[in-house]
Amino acid sequence: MSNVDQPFIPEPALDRDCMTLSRHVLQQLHSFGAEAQDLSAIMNRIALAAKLIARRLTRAGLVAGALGFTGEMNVQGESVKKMDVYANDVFISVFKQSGLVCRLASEEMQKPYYIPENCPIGRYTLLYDPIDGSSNVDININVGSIFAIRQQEGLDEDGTASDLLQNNGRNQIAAGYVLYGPSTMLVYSLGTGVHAFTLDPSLGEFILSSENIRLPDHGSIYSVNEGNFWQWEEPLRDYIRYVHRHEGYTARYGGALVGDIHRILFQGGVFLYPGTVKKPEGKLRLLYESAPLAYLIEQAGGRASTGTQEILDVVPEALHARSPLIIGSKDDVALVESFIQDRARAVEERAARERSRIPQ
Ligand code: FDP
Repeated sequence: MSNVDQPFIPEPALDRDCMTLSRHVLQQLHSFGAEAQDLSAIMNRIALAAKLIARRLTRAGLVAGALGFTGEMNVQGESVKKMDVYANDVFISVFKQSGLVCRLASEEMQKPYYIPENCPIGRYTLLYDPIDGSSNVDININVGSIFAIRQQEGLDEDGTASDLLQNNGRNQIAAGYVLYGPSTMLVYSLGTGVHAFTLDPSLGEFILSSENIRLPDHGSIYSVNEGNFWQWEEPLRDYIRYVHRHEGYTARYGGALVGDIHRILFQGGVFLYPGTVKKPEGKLRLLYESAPLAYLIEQAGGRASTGTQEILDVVPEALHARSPLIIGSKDDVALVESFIQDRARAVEERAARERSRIPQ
């Protein structure tokens, strides 16, 4: 028999090395159609942005002007880091002349950025947090980027992005994050499970490293900035008192959402960024942080809640709206919610007793 007649059976290691992100997207969608090709190309551009940002972060201590603050404030009133600006521009640059994405919105820009030449064919919007956990940048600890892809509805001719304010997080087509840690990892979902890729620097490619990641229903980790304890509402303090008094819990908090969520995705547990008495809406941005991560964690079998509502059901009131976030293993999220429900019930019962004492 000649070589031509023999079936080609690749070495398993070779086959694994060839499972790149763009190939994986097509495999997930079981299609080579136009939409599948578009999504594959979008993911490829996000991967390029991730590689550019990773390259800058790796050498940041050696590059003049890479670290520190710009001296400006962003739309949220937070001090902007030079790396935030660089990473924000990277995402815009990789999508220029792509024909893929008409509109990009990020927490670093007051209004969406439009790429008019893409709009006749690029039906998608990219929502992203270019550098999540920026306070870690200057001290060389892990940071991340978060992204979500949505179908653009209408032409958005007045530039108000009103379609984004009429839909909840279930409208996302894909979401994921990049973790810039000891290795650079890209984790994403297209609504068909959660998959992790590791950047192989020798190839310059993200290669599949874990497929169909599932979150355990319970984990020992609770991840929250306990420095805010006295600023929280009482139910959150009840929960923290509970974990302090019970065996089997361990605290982990890295100060960058992506790193903390990555740990929970692989090991289970719960991450919390609740509202405070002064800021009940909390700190994290719904469109760029909470909703994309909620999509991912739900796809892995977990849950994400504001405490009283599923994150994916929340419709933002503004482009930069914030939401409290309780996210992770199903049972752990439910436990936190149970403290919120208990306090609400107690308040309701007290009010009913007061009402019954007042003579009619
Ligand atoms: P940062 O402000 O450093 O960008 O997105 C906001 C975020 O980081 C998250 O990544 C992180 O989990 C959280 O804020 C940290 O906030 P605290 O310092 O208030 O804990």
